[in-house]
Amino acid sequence: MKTILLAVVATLFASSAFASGQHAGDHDSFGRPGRAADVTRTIQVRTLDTMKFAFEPAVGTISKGETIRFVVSNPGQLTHEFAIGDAASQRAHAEMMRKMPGMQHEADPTTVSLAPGASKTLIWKFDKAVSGGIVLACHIAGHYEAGMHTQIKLN
Ligand SMILES: [Cu+2]
Repeated sequence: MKTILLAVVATLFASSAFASGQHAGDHDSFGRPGRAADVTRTIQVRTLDTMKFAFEPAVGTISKGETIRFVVSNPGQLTHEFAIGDAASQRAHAEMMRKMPGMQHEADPTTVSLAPGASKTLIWKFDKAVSGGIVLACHIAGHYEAGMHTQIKLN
């Protein structure tokens, strides 16, 4: 009986760890979804099939407390994502995507997915100091590894 109970607990623990791997709950370590009324600057982002992001204007350094509106568009032929995180969460996300390449992110406030030609807006409040900075990344399978991530200083 005890063994069965332990197995159930282990299964529950594994599935909750798995759920957090779907990155809905963990983003308060690097901020939270922002409100349009609080936006301090707007940055145009293009997701490029060369596995790069193009920022206009450049992001530079983010000041703690800033709320940034990212207007993200995909002018290419491939689907891309734009995901906000810190180095640890983005590494975990990339690892997750290797295991589940078809994973969807529509319910995740840190991420927008863009089909070719799509444009989406993501507003984020950077209200936490993050040692190691913010990492912006694409998590379509293989893109992170191909270099589609960039690190931004947050002071
Ligand atoms: Cu991509």
